[in-house]
Amino acid sequence: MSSSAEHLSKRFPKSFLFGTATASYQVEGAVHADGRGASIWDVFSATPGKVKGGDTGETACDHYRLWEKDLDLMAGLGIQAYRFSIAWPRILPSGMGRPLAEGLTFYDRLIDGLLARGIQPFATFYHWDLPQALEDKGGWRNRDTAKAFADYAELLTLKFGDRLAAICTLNEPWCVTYLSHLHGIHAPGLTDLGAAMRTVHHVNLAHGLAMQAIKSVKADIPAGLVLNPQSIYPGEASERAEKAALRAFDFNNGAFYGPVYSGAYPEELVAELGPLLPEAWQEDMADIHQPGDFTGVNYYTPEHVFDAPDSHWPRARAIRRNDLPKTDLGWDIMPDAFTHCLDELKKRYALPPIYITENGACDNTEAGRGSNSGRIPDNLRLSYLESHLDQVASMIADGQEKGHDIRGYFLWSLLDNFEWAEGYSARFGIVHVDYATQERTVKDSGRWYEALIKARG
Ligand code: IFM
Repeated sequence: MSSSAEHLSKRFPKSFLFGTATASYQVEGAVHADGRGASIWDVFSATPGKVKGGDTGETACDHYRLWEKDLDLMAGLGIQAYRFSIAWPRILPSGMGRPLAEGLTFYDRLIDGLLARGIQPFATFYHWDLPQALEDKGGWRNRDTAKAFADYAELLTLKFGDRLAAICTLNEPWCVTYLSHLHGIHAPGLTDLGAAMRTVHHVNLAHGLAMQAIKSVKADIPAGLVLNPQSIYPGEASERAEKAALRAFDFNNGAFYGPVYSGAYPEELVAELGPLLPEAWQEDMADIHQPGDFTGVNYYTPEHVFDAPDSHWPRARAIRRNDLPKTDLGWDIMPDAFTHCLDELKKRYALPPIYITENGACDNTEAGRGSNSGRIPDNLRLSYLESHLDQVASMIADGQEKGHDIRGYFLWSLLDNFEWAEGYSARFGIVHVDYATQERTVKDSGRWYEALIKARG
């Protein structure tokens, strides 16, 4: 197990960062503590039928209370950087106004605790827990939310900017917009293309305004957006599928990468869906065009796409492929789709340096029996990590011309946690959480990651 880690370890430059990632609502729990306001996920998960098993983030991993233990755990594994998110309703219960001292104190201690252990803090300012008070005013469908986010970003930079290694503005605009307002799977659970396109524009604007606010406070802090680009392939060898794949790229990736990295929406998207964008959207393009110091890439699985003439633009339908191995969430495993994804982005956009801000797999393996007793042999995850880190190492080795300027890798996730609409049924952690006792157990994948990092000396 550890020899593969040591071998892989040697293929990364000395300056490369190996980290782990989590997000506030998925790990913190303590949703009523210290004046925290309600978020859209408190409301959504309390709505029957929205989350598997009726699970909520009420307790999650109790990280709000156990954070020191979790930081010690990370330090023990040799983790060099930690990407966590700040819960907007813990700082501003109604989304704006005066910050709550208790909320600020929690993240102050967390950041100081990381630094004391030699772990670099990467803070994400928005990972989906929008204050419900803002949702009541239209949420991301309302342009004012973009401005509220920029004000909040300015406040966080003033408070924490002196100690953060980097800032990620928002996590995965695709999920904030399409998954939440078109597919209805995430909070607030809408299924409305018009609402989705308004949110696309407002989320892009939120990033642009926040970048400017962050830089006005601290010009030299590395900041950037975290996206989950789809690695899109035609589902069959036909012109129709090829065209559908190009349209799917524009809709799922171009709607975000275009404005942020090139200052423009894809032409066909504007021709087809332009009327659904907010009025005078063109006037915001200069504000949105903020590539930042790095771009965060969250990659998990490929998309194989077919023509779907009867559905709305992009008239494309993705399928899972029968011939590919699957994670325990049924997601296709295809390591070279990771490289394909970055190659396709590079063809179209001048991207800043890259951090892989999330990558990992759902593997629900529990404690082993017999000779494996006491261990959690999560072999699926371990081989997923091995094969995907192998791709990252090759992308770096291929150099600037053919390869990619990747500076670090954040494994999703440090802990098993609340996997949104899947509740606690899907485990992504390299550390197992027993939700009844809050006991943490490092899995085999965690030991493997530890060996990989420690082999660097
Ligand atoms: O758990 C999520 C995370 O919040 C965002 N990126 C994908 C992960 C796995 O689904």
